[in-house]
Amino acid sequence: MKKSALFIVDVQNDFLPGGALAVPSGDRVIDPINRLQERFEMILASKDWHPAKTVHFDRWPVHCVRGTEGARFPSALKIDKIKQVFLKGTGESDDGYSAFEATNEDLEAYLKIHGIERLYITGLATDYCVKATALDAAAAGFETFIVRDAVRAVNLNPGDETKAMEIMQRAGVKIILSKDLNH
Ligand code: VGL
Repeated sequence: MKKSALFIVDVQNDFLPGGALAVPSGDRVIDPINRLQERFEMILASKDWHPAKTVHFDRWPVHCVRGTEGARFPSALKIDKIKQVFLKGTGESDDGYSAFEATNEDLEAYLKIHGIERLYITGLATDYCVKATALDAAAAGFETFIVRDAVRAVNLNPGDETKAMEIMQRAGVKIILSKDLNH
């Protein structure tokens, strides 16, 4: 049996409806993620953890400034089983889309030390941080899955979500539904 981890990308208040950079229906990922957590021992998460001033905010509204309410996990998300949170976008000149760019902990090293070979990725947003994290995971040699009912896209341009899914699939990432997950 390959050892698996559930990875929760950026499920933070600012990415939910009403937040500073709301992902449409972003809150809909919470229930499936909570349910999936019952089926994993190794549960990891990332957070956007920006300084108040960063080049990232030239491109995006101010969001997920470290230490603020917008950067917190929503209260509906189950967090007691999360073993490690990877903080990214922490510099003034980096976007930090991928959880593999985390600066508090090296995600690739962490996964290798814990013998994880297979990564099930959930969270926000499909066309940015989920995509960047999945592409880095596949490139680093992890068997990588996107749990389709547990991710949502920003879709700044219509079709961004479809495009992101295609790019990930071309890179070897597999797209599955929670109900078909059998790790
Ligand atoms: C994200 C846009 C800007 C994400 C972060 O978490 O997907 N998207 N910053």
